[in-house]
Amino acid sequence: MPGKFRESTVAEKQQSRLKPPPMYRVILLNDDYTPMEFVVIVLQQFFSKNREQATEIMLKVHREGRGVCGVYPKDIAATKVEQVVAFANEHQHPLQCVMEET
Ligand code: TYC
Repeated sequence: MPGKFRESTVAEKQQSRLKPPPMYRVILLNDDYTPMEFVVIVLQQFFSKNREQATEIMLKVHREGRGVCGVYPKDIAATKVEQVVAFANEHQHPLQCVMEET
């Protein structure tokens, strides 16, 4: 069916009702300069981890180079990435945070 504003088909409507939204992992990356304590605070403040969970994730990133902080719908994941990068920049730490589709 041609035209910019054609009606969607029943099949398309069914799909939009049934398909779950794509989800995104928010990933912290290791570096040599950001203090461990700062990373633990980030994980508690922006990802609702308790101190033990936050320390575990921070050490995993430190040893393995990257680690998952959480899995969220696209807009929420993007907001977390922005908040973490802004917070790190304010404190002049090179901490990097990225998102990737699951
Ligand atoms: N590698 C850092 C250090 O030794 C600690 C660190 C952990 C930095 C996790 C970033 O995402 C990170 N101080």
